[in-house]
Amino acid sequence: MIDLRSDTVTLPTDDMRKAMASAIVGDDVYQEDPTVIELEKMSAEIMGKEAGLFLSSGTMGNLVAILANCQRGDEVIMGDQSHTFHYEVGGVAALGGVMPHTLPNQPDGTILIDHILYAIRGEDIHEQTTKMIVLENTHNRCGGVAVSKAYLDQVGELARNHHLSLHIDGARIFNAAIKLKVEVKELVEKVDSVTFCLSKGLGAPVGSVLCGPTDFILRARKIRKQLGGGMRQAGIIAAGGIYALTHHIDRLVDDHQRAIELANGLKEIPGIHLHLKSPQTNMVFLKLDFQNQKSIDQLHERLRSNGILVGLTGSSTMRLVTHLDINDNDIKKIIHCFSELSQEFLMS
Ligand code: TLP
Repeated sequence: MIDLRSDTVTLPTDDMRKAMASAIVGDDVYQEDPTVIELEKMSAEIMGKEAGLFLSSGTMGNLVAILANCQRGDEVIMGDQSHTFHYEVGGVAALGGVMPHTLPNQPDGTILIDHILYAIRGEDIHEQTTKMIVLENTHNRCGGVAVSKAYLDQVGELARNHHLSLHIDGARIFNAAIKLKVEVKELVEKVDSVTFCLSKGLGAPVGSVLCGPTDFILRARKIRKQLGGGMRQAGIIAAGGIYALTHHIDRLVDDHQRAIELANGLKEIPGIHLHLKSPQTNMVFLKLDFQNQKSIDQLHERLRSNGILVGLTGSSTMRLVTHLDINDNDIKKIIHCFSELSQEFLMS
């Protein structure tokens, strides 16, 4: 199968598996797993933050970051297209009693500064307290767009001036840094905390790391335990993360290049339009004009029977994500298959 549903589907390489199999481990709840400690230290260094915390997923990283900053009834400003709002099962509300205050995401993944300023609540006795701002980089639902350092710096400054914490859902922060041609630690210089995922384009099987100030990570560690996320001999999986950070960051540029080639090929096919200014990084969003009586579900099924899996994002839109397990030949096959099926499914 050529699986374009997400970069989460990547499989560990043979060398990564070897590194995992030979990892030295201990009990990480006692903070005695040398491999986890090494991953957390390495991650913090890469992000230019004081400390790191290894977690099972990006969702848990964002949740723990928010719970470490907020009390029940507090408010978090986030984009209305953010992953934290759409795809994290309402965890902050369900488990923390925290209110998301959503503001419109612009097509470039940002939130207007004026909107943020207007949303920050004052001392009025009727109002809940604003504690935090969460931004996303790259921004998934805005097309995998990389949000600039200038913007992150500006919001970081604003957050500081209002005694708020700025957290970045950086599930794909390395894709952003590569696209923007900036060191990742520069990109997140003015933010308080960042979660990044090892199990997306970086190709590790499990895990994310939350980085930030030491006292914040101390609180986050306790909350992770409270959520049942304390892991024991987690060095086995942390070793996959160390391998990924050592070997798989620079190659993300290949995924971006393949996304360009894929988009260039597909846009020539009648009935296919590039959507959300694709490709921004490793995601190609398509908008399709279907012939009468034909539906995206039927096309989806036919692609599947031809060995191609895609992600559906609406009744006429789909997302194709390039990653470690997609090669140049796959790109040719995908374009060829779409071209063949277009005559049957799409308007010419
Ligand atoms: N995103 C997944 C799905 O959940 C939609 C994907 O296939 O793109 N932040 C962002 C920006 C993400 O895209 C994701 C995963 C997460 C957080 C959550 O990471 P995990 O899956 O590790 O909980």
